[in-house]
Amino acid sequence: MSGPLTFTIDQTAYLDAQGNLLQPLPAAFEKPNVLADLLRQMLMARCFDTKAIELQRTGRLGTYASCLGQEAVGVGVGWAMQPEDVLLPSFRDHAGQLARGVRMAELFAYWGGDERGSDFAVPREDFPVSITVGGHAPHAAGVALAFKLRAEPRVAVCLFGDGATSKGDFYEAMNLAGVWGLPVVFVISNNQWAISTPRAEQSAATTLAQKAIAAGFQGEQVDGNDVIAVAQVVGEAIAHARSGKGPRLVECLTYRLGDHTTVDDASRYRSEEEVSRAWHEEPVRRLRSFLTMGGSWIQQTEDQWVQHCQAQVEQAVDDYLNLPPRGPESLFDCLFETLPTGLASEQRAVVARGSDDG
Ligand SMILES: Cc1ncc(C[n+]2csc(CCOP(=O)(O)OP(=O)(O)O)c2C)c(N)n1
Ligand SMILES: [Mg+2]
Repeated sequence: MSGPLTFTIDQTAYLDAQGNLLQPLPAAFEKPNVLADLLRQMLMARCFDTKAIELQRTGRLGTYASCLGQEAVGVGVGWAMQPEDVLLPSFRDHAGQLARGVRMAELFAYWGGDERGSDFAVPREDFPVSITVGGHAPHAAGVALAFKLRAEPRVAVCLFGDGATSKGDFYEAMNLAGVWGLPVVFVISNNQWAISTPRAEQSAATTLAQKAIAAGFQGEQVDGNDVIAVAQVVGEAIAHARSGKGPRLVECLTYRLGDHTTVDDASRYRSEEEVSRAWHEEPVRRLRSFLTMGGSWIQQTEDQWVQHCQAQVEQAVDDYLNLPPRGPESLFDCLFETLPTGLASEQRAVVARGSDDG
């Protein structure tokens, strides 16, 4: 025994809620247009999100989980990853998927119940959305193990919520990642709620980041409403993993401004004051303020960009709504490489019934 063990959990932020700089910017963010581009991506994700809710409310999309308020996490993670890395997203990670190059029409198709929406043109090897809370964390460890065995300098990045960190899947994946030194970065979008369960009732741990310590690697916290902090710290974690030094865990502190999903009513379990306080912390506002104070962003720039986003989103809606429908036999697709005999005969029966009806 070497005496009591102690640990620290670093916290990183560059911008406060008003958009004031808290410490010098890392060099990568001093380059022209990098920050404006991050703001543009967050605004695009917000336009997508608003339209998705409109589509659901008008019966043209299935149940949908809004990413309102959490855009900085996905956009920061997308910025930090290389194209050849692999993202394993949860159901609220549209901003991250868009930042990776997934098309909006594909996301609409997925949320409209069409598995073709998970067959991304780009990025081909990113995983489909995990609806199962934390169920994709072991898959992330598996992807990272494959990279390691093949000696490929690639990193798996797994995104999930605060609630997922209570799951056995999470602990098992963290344990394997630690003991095998896998090139994987786990990113928690701690939005303070798991449906109606608040963070304080989720875990007695002071931070969720410290759960990495038990698995033998570093965990840290970032202000998840500060896209610069997310991009920088996740970028460092990815570089660490890519260079063979093993996994990292990054806890992004953010807030779910919307309902859990379109079938939830969050006003039943949280106060208006809490939500309006959170609106002062949200990620778009602070980066906009910072860039406006620096003179590189004006209202007109934003209005023009939002118009562009809306046009892109409308085009994606058209593409989604005009997707040719699939026959009922497609229900059997996408689960098995080769259908088990029982299901194969059921599929033949569905096809036969379809041609009888026709
Ligand atoms: C294994 C499993 N259990 C329960 C659910 C139902 N469920 C969907 S989302 C959710 C809460 C998830 O909370 P969190 O991980 O914090 O993610 P957030 O929804 O806040 O983004 C639950 C319990 C599920 N999808 N999967
Ligand atoms: Mg949550």
